[in-house]
Amino acid sequence: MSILEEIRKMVYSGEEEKALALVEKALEEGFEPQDIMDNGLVKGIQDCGAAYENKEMWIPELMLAAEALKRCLLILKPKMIEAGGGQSIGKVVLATVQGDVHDIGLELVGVMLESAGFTVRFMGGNVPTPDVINAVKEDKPDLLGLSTLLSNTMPVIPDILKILETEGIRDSVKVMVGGAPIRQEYCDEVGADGYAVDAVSAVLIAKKLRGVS
Ligand code: B1M
Repeated sequence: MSILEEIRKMVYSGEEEKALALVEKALEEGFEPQDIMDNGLVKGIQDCGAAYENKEMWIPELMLAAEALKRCLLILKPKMIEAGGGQSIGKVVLATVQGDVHDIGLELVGVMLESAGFTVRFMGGNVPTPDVINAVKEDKPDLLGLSTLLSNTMPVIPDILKILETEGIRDSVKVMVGGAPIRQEYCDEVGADGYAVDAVSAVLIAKKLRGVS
């Protein structure tokens, strides 16, 4: 079994220490951080998603897997950002909306944006709407990235957009949306400025919204 397969398995089974040791080993062996992330960590959590859907895995195990992935990401994150280097091409605030704790995918979006040269404030999951609004007012970001993985928290996105409008700050910030249940049609319908299906396209969309190539 390749080392990336082993990492995938250790994330799946929530074996945090073993996953960490394998990530360190993979780095020593010269694997690219992006490769470790995409083909080890993310594959592992995707396997969890499939197992959860098939009722072969339950929430406590899912939480262990998510924790293992996040600890490994702590090692990879600075290396991926370092690989980006250079001057900031824009300020981004990222939040998963109120009522939804899922923040792994958004954190990956943040890492990719930082590696591409954006300055990122990652607010994490279940961020109260007033905190999102305050972050836009105080940080004055070029871009606000909103994520949700739950169907029942999708309406929070148009709520945030409406508040930005009422507060007279909607035009000061571009809003990018994403997360498993979100589609381009939804983005158009609620009046967001951009939609990205994954972390790689999030960088392309963010650059497009900033007018940089
Ligand atoms: Co939950 N969960 N979960 N969960 N969980 C899902 C999302 C679910 C699809 C599983 C299922 O039933 N099949 C389902 C949602 C169904 C729905 O509403 N449509 C679900 C549910 C129901 C729940 C609970 C309600 C379960 C319960 O308690 N009964 C509960 C919700 C709690 C809450 O939020 N209030 C819950 C809890 C949890 C854990 C805490 C255990 C854990 C989250 C830990 C954490 O994030 N800190 C968890 C996990 C891990 C998952 C699955 C298995 C994996 C999510 C993940 O991290 N994927 C997930 C099943 C699945 O996705 N198949 C599931 C890996 C990640 C890299 O992908 O997040 O899609 P993803 O992000 C991608 C893209 O979507 C995109 O780029 C990312 C990177 O490429 N993207 C953006 C995301 N945000 C973006 C923003 C952008 C642009 C792109 O611009 C701003």
